[in-house]
Amino acid sequence: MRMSRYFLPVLKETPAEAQIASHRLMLRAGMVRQAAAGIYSWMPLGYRVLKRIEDIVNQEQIRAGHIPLLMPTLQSASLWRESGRYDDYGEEMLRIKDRHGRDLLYGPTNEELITDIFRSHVNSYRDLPLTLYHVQWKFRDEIRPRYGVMRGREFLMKDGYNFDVDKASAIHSYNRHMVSYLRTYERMGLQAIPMRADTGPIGGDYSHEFLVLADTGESEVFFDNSILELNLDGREIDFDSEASCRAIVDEWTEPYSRTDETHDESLFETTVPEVRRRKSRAIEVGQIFYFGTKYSEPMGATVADSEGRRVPVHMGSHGIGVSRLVGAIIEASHDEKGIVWPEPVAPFPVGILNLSQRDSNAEAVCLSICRDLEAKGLEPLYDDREERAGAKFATMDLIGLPWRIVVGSRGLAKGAVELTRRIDGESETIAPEHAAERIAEIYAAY
Ligand code: P5A
Repeated sequence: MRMSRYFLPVLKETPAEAQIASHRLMLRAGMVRQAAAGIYSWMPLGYRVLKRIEDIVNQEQIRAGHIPLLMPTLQSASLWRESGRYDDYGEEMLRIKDRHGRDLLYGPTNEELITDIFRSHVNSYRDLPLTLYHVQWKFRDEIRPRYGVMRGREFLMKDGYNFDVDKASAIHSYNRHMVSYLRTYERMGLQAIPMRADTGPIGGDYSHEFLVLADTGESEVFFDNSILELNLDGREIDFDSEASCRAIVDEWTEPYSRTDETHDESLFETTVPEVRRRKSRAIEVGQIFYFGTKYSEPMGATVADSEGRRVPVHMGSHGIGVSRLVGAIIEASHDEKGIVWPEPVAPFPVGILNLSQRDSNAEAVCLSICRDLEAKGLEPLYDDREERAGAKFATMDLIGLPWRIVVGSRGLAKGAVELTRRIDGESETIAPEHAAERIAEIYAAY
């Protein structure tokens, strides 16, 4: 993509309304634009990152055996009256009346709608277990939307719902989600720690939140430092195996880690040696719940068990804050010059910077690197603007592409271009005809 033809509305000034780095950088890099309080348009660069994150989420859901579908954003109030949540949910729910005076709402979550789909089509324990999910916009009329996409009113969530014949099977679904979430966040270059959490309006009594440590996070968390040493590191996982999922869950839930709502100071002090006790701020990027028959019972979602008896299904729901993740990744990965995208979520894998725009040879080399990259399925962002070198470097640093290739007349005279890594500024000189291959090699690792 040629930058001269792209739509990248970067801001020169730091926007006054943005209080945290990710919000500031998203506005400055032209990734989002506020449409109303807590509601954002996703500009092309931001939209690319959102899609990258969504792709990883989808791939990992499918790997775990979960089935994608798409439910609407608007829901009928009648289903929520069946579960009793229409009145319980309170002012965070955006209630709408259609022209016939019927009550609708903009879904803040989908437990009722999915339970209705399930009860209409599934009858037997033989069709279980089943986990359906979608990635869809939600609306919660947050009293204080803030920090940009971190606490929006409209936000993108992956929400999945498991249906199981009994509690044991539903706990496996819960564990499978925990493992699959660990993989998902790790692939994005994030360390998200599962922590025992409160269940709030979703209900049930067993839940974990996934938290990314950050000083600007809205949650307060307490944990055993040793949990930071854990990682999956590309481990093979059999998601159908209860034992192997449970073993991973045990590994992550053995060290103390809780949000402030479930924190028990005396347990913390008696079970964790002082040197390992940590208290921190953190960003909640996901949450999983087991709530048994909370929705299936009042809504009559039953199946015939192996003896022909009708039993309410055991359920859980599992959410990932897809749009919030864009901000959370930036909070975890930026410097004074701008964003530093981890490769797997970068909007473009590499930027090409032409320092000799008027030199037709330099232009030809840049275009040839672009073509080579595109042939390998890697779309670069080519800064072909008539701009000073300083401005080109500043824009590249701000938008945070993990790699940049600098092309200029002087280097070309020696048959070389410069490849630089954004995170630490480390550079190597390579022949232009090898540039695409080198980038492909780097990305093959992700
Ligand atoms: C689980 C899926 C649920 O809603 N029902 C369906 C359950 N869980 S949750 O914890 O309330 O939300 C899941 C994740 O969504 C993100 N999130 C938000 N992101 C941006 N702005 C918001 N206002 C917002 N509220 C929730 C969080 O990452 C949360 O973990």
